[in-house]
Order: sequence, then C-alpha cells, then structure tokens
Amino acid sequence: MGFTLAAIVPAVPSRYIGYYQAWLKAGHHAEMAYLARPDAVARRASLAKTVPGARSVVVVAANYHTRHLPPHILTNPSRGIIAGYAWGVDYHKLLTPKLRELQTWIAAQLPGPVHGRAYIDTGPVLERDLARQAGLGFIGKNTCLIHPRLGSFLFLAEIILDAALPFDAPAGAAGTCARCARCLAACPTNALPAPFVLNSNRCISYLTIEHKGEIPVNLRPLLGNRIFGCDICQEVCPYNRRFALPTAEPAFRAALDDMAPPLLDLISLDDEGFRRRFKNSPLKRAKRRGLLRNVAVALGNWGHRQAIPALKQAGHDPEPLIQTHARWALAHIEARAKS
Ligand code: B12
Repeated sequence: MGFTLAAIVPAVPSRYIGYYQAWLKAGHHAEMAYLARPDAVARRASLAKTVPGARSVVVVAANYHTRHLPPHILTNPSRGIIAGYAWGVDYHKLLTPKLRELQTWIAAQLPGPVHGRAYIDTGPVLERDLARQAGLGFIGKNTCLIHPRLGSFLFLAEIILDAALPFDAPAGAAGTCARCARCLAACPTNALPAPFVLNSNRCISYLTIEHKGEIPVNLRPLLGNRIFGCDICQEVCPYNRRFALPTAEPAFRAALDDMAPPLLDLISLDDEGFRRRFKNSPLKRAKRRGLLRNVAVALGNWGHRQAIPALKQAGHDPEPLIQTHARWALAHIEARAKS
C-alpha cells in the first residue's frame, strides 16, 4: 500500500509520557494548546482511552525523501525554502485512505468484529515513541525518529486495534547519534537547547507553520530564507546525508519552484492565487496570511533593493499581519543599506 516500514507492537502504556509532561511543563509546546489538554495527555499515556480494550498497534512509516537541495539553492536568499515534507501532495490526504484501506484489510483477515482507530499526525498519540517501540528507528538528538538505513524523512502513522495480532519480535539495537550533535549546532535559532529537547517557541518549523501571530522580531533575521517548515536539523544529520533513498511515491516529487520558489512570485499572491497554487499542498495550513508573513521576513533577510516595490505594496495589504512584517522588512533593508 505504499508504506516503507511496518511493525506490530502490543498497545502498552508509553514509557515516555513523563518526558512529554515535562516538555509541556517547560512550555516547549508554545501556543499549541491542544497538546496540553488534560484529556489529550491522558490519551497519549494510554491507547485504551482512544480504543477501549486496545491490544495491538500497527505502526507504519512512509518515506517522503525525494532529493537533497544543493547548497547554491539552499543559500540563495531570493528563493524561499520549503520543508521537504511539503514539496508534494499533502501527506494527510494521500496516506489517510491507504491507512484506512490497511485497517479494512486487517479486519477482514480476523475472525469476529475488530474495532480500531487509524491516525496520521493529527491524533492524540506519541507517534515517534510508538515507532521507536516498533523498532522503526531510534529517537535522535534532533527529536526525530531516525531509521538507521533510511534516515528521518519518514511520515509516521498507526492503527490501534482491540484485537490481539501476532507481534513482531522486539527490535534489537536500532542505532544512535553517538557523539554527533550537528543538529544542535546547526539550528539557527537554538531551538534544540539540549539533546532530545525541542523548544517550539524558537523552532522555525513552529514559527512558520503553527504560530499564528507576529514572529518575534529578534528571531526574524535567524529565519533566513526558510518560509514554510524547516529541515536544517535533518539536513545536517549524517543518517540522512548517507542513507536517505528517494521515495517511490510520485505524489511527493516536485518541481524546483515547489521546493524553493522565488520569493517575489509569492509576495504578490492574492487570495485566489494562493488557493489555486496550494490547493493540494500542506502550505494551505499556513493560509495566505501566514505564508506571506514568512515571505516578507525572508525578503527582509534577502535585503535586496529588488524587493522594495513588492514590499511597499505588501505594506498596504488588507491583512495587518502581512502589513507589519512587510514594513519590518522594508526597514530592515533600509537599515542594511545605510550600514
Ligand atoms: C507538535 C508537533 C510538532 C511541533 C513540535 C515538535 C517536537 N519535536 O516536539 C513542531 C511544529 C515544532 C513540529 C516540527 C516538525 N515536525 Co512535527 N509533529 C508534532 C506532533 C503533532 C506531536 C509531537 C509531540 O508530541 N511533541 C512533543 C515531544 C515531547 O514528543 P515527541 O517529539 O513525539 O518525542 C517523544 C519521543 O521522543 C519519546 N521518546 C521515545 N524514545 C525516547 C528516547 C529518548 C532518549 C528520549 C529523550 C525521548 C524518547 O519521548 C517523547 C515523548 O513521548 C507529531 C505527530 C504526533 N501525533 O506525534 C508531528 C511529527 C513529530 N512531526 C513530524 C515532522 C515531519 C515534523 C518536521 C520535520 C516538519 C518540518 N520539516 O518542518 C519538524 C521537525 C522538527 C523537530 N526537530 O522535531 C513527524 C516526524 C517524523 C519523524 N521521522 O520523526 C511527525 C511524527 C508527524 C508524522 N505523522 O509524520 N512538529
């Protein structure tokens, strides 16, 4: 069905729920309040709260890697870099039907009725922890689930079932970061203050996708040209550099302008243009106001005079969030020109 990895594990309580609670207590979830809702935390701790009588979890991963962008594209400040997971078709749309199909198929193999829930990304489930338990990889210092022979460009998903399936043998040693800490050193905003800890308040992925308001002024220059999500902590990971293999899924492949579009093409998008261009794309999540906010910041960071006319126009956008960031960018360019 297109999944790269799969394993079946018993639906036991997570060993790492304490780690999750400490992360919330430290405020590392920023404004993602849904992560801290007591009912949702309880469901993360116990899968039986989601599927009564939960006994098995089928954990799957789908490789979405297509290519590494070359340094001259990544560092071209006139282009905005989009995170690899968002280059092609929205994975929720693509993989949810496949996951449901797998659930139906499993139910058809078993005698008697089977109840279950299938999730990809959006459920109250510790997906990385489940994938680790299932032996699909290990947790890296960048907090990602890393497969020792595929890297971390993997989507995770799971089907929780009340039936007892034959479990896969517990995985052996899966790999480790050992002494490598390139991800911590490479993060421009220091969003990884310690190994295995991600502070969303500083994470470019959070700031450019999930954060709805103004981007803190002190962090804007550090965003560089990342306009939707961020892969820096994965790009520098030796497991990805050495082992990431291209996915067989054509829906994840994309043209250069879907991976690193010229910023000036995006800043002028109106509502209709945005809707048309990102109809099937994960970028829809940021909405026009979020994406153009990010693009304005990246244009300010480019600092080129060529951006001035478009930014002046964006400074009068009906959307106040775009206005304020475009005005910041203009001031930033002027200040740089003077210095
Ligand atoms: C909220 C969220 C975010 C937040 C917070 C990320 C974070 N690191 O916590 C933000 C918006 C920043 C984000 C960013 C990204 N995300 Co996100 N995100 C989620 C979401 C919805 C919840 C994650 C969560 O609960 N975080 C809280 C922390 C504490 O939990 P955790 O990261 O899962 O860590 C657990 C395990 O590490 C476990 N654990 C298990 N074994 C071990 C061992 C040790 C030693 C330790 C210390 C811990 C540990 O303990 C933790 C708590 O249980 C999941 C989907 C889901 N339902 O799980 C996707 C998910 C984690 N995201 C995903 C992706 C693809 C991304 C991005 C790569 C997107 C991008 N390119 O911009 C970045 C990666 C940034 C990063 N380094 O994490 C994938 C990750 C796939 C993978 N291979 O790891 C997921 C699983 C979605 C999916 N279904 O594919 N994300």
